[in-house]
Amino acid sequence: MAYQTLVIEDANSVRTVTLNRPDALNAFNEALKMELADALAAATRDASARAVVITGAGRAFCAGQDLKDRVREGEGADVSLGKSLRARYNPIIMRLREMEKPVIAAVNGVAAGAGCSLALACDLRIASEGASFIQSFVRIGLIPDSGATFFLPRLASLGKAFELAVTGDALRAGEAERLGVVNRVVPAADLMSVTMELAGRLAQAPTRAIGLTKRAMNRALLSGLEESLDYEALMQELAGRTHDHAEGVRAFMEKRAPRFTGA
Ligand code: T3D
Repeated sequence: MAYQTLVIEDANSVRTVTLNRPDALNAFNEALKMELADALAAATRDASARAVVITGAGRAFCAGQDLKDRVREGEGADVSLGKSLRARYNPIIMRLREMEKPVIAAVNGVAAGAGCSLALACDLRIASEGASFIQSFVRIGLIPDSGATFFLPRLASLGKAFELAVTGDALRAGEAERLGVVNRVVPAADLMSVTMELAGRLAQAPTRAIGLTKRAMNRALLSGLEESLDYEALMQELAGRTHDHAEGVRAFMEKRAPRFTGA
């Protein structure tokens, strides 16, 4: 499949997948969601890819769902966020966990909304000093989705995850490292060399044992993921039908603070 929104590179048994919509901070439009799902399926199948790196082009890792697309689609249409999560986002998250290969997120900048969830679902996170993680959902009247309610309390703590989810405040790279959300923080100029060094090392390690380790840790700590993703989709369907969500998206488009009313 020829990709419009991804760049794929193979070197030393490492497959690098770069989200490539830099003008939109690599936000997920329909093409990016479909292409990422396809690229992860291909990486799973391809025995020559023994470790996978996901990163973003330009100054961001990923800004989550493309809200401009949602506004365009919303004109005259009944957009179901629950359906969107079940059809597009949740399969990507499940694929990341089920792939029996190490997946490293090289977080080169802001990771917001489902872009933050994408990073959280990877096995390891290496972040540049300027990177940040934003549960931005609440800023537009939504709930954390694509696994954020599942991974963030496990990686940080329930209290911190709740705080981040309900404030929408940015978690800076340094603090993320202190909390254990990020494995390592490095200067921006070193991000890809440090990531490739680790990915290369893992790609030369016993891939089958690493895959089985991942499967065992999934079972020890991550069973229930599929049910949680589905429950998030149900909650998002409700949140997506509130006036506050419509106001949040309008405010984002108009570059102003939202006026939420609780309805
Ligand atoms: O819908 C469903 O299917 C349900 C699933 C939902 C999953 C989700 O991800 S919901 C959450 C969606 N994402 C967000 O709400 C994040 C929106 N973006 C931001 O809050 C900010 O852009 C950032 C905090 C990420 C970065 O801020 P900043 O100040 O560094 O950049 P900026 O100026 O806001 O953005 C730069 C450009 O990227 C700008 O375009 P312009 O004005 O230069 O033409 C901005 O509109 C665009 N952009 C940023 N994020 C998105 C986006 N365009 C479309 N969709 C975005 N998510």
